[in-house]
Amino acid sequence: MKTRILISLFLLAGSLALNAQDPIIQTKYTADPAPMVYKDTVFLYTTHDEDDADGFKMLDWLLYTSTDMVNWTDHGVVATLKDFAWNPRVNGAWALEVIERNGKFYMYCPIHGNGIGVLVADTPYGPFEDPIEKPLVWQKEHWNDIDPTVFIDDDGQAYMYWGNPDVYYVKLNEDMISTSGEIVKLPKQLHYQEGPWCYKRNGRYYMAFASTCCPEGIGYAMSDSPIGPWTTMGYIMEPTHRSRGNHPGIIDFKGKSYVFGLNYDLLRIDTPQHHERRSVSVAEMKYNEDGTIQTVPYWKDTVLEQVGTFDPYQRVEAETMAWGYGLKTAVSKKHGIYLTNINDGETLTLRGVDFGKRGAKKFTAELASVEGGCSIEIRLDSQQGTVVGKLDIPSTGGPKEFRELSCPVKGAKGVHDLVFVFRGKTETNLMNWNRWEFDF
Ligand code: FUB
Repeated sequence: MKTRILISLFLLAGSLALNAQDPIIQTKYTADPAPMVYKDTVFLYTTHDEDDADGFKMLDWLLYTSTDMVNWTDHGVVATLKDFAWNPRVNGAWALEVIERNGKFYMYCPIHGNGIGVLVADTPYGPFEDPIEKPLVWQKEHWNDIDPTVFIDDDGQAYMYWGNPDVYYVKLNEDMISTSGEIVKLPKQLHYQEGPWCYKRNGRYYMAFASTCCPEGIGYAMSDSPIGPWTTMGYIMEPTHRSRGNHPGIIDFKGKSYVFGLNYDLLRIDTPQHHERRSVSVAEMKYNEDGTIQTVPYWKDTVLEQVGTFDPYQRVEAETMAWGYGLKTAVSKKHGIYLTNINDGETLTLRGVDFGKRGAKKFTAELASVEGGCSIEIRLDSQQGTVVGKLDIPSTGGPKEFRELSCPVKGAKGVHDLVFVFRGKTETNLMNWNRWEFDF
């Protein structure tokens, strides 16, 4: 009974949260968003607060992707502290940034107290490797070398900025893995705390940052030059006691601008107690004609609109979702990332799924279940919406004995939110789910 009440609360949290979609990732605690647009996809790199973190417990860096800003696919861990052989620390995988240059992807990773390292990969998914086997920068006299941000100016010169409570910068050589000239410490920046995010847009230079702690908002400064002087312009998001930390990542994607940041709203569903278990959110952001930025309300007071629709007639990884509170992802060598911790009454929602005029006739999923006797209801628009199909799942013989199962689908036409509702007699760990697709 207690479990059923809890599940109802989860479902309520899910439906309430979907308008703001705050946070955008619910299966793990994520922080320090570093979005990168590459081709038609947003690659969202994040740090990772462990589920049992009290203070900062951060061991690795994660990747999520989306082509519509609302449905996100989990690609798991893309780098860990162990990728830096010179690093003695087992904690301290702090705020990263990834940038592409000449077809290579450079990941700048601070290791708290041990400088900033760089990894490189041939694809945005990795594998990322350490090409220099030492820190790229490390000012050993303090622990201020955190939160790197890198951008390449129109003349090809790359700059890396970082630091708390001061901003430092250094030029990078074209190889992106070595520095050129001295490290420069910028004059004190009004409201600046940490987490700089530097970029150039329409000829203007921007430095967004986490504003003076605590609570942190997202402030920003502008300049006519990459080396300043920088003028603090105001807040992209005002500090609010609804959160504590923040940390910006800013992109333009498919004609809109977005600010990513962080909050404790996922943790708050579970407990009012403070732990460093943060979550990434995103909101649309607008520029004025003079290049200044309009203030964005707190994440929960924004509505995240989908850019385009989601195609259900492709092979979809089950770890793709707009909302899936209570679900978890796991990884196996053979099957890659899959969805797990699936309990009776929980839901997985994808937004804006386009079934087309003809509609879907069949649903196929690759699943594993120890006990069997469970099912997935396929509903439209909400967890109480029309049932268009039901997939019954027998025992497949083991938690990783994945099998392809299908069921007929009727009445799924046009564009709808798609809600999978999990049902089972045993209440917990009903199944593991690898992928799915519809056919017409
Ligand atoms: O996530 C660890 C640290 O907390 C980051 O490096 C800071 O920006 C703050 O978000």
